[in-house]
Amino acid sequence: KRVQNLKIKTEPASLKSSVKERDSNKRDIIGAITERKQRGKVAVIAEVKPASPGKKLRDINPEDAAIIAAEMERAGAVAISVLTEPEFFHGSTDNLRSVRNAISLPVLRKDFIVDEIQFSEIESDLILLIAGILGEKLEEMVDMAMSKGFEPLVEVHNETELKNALESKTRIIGINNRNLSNLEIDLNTTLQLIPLVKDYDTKNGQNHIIISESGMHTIDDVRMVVKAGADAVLVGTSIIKSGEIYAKTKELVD
Ligand code: IGP
Repeated sequence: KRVQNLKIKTEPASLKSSVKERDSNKRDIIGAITERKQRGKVAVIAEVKPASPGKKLRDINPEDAAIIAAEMERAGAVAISVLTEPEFFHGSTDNLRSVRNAISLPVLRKDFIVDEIQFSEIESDLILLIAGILGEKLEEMVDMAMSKGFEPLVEVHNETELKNALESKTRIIGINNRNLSNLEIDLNTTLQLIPLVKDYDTKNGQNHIIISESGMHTIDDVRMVVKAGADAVLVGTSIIKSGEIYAKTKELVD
């Protein structure tokens, strides 16, 4: 026993701490995004999305959700996002559970998380935290999510929210092209906010992962935000609506 203890002590400090911090039950999205980029692919997070407010896309029960997610995985998606909000997006935690059991990609829980109580409800690898909703509570929620082993994805839509996100410990920033108050889409949101993240990272020796979210339909849309510096894209509607889950996902990945 003593010898073993000694052995542990001789490990380099950095390795030791990273091993200790990583929860082996959780799937690593940052590693997966890096790997896709190295292979010259687009890191596409594909979303299992039954509806958006006022617009039904497709009925998705847990069995459908598993089949859809498996197609997305087979087509090369880097991660799967699952809506769990029932009222406006017709999502469910059953869908999330079913998806995570069916595939081996990291899974993002897409919901309006406002309280830490919601962390314990269900297994996911990443959790969405919306800066515009959490306001001052954001930093604390990021810490809390991390301490429970979740990778937070902090979503922002403007400069103020971005500043707030950068002050937190999050490693991943999602730039939502959709304004959540009027649902309007503008891909320029991504183009305008990315340089601010890059500037911050250069000054502070950090390297945030940037995900452009919402409103992308074509390869050209995706290429534009990737060229602007997005590390990954999050696409729901256009994949679900196409009816060709595999083909549409693959088109965006390649
Ligand atoms: C997907 P789209 O336009 O491809 O369906 O968008 C995703 O970005 C969107 O569903 C979303 C979302 C959210 C949903 C982004 N942020 C917050 C619910 C809550």
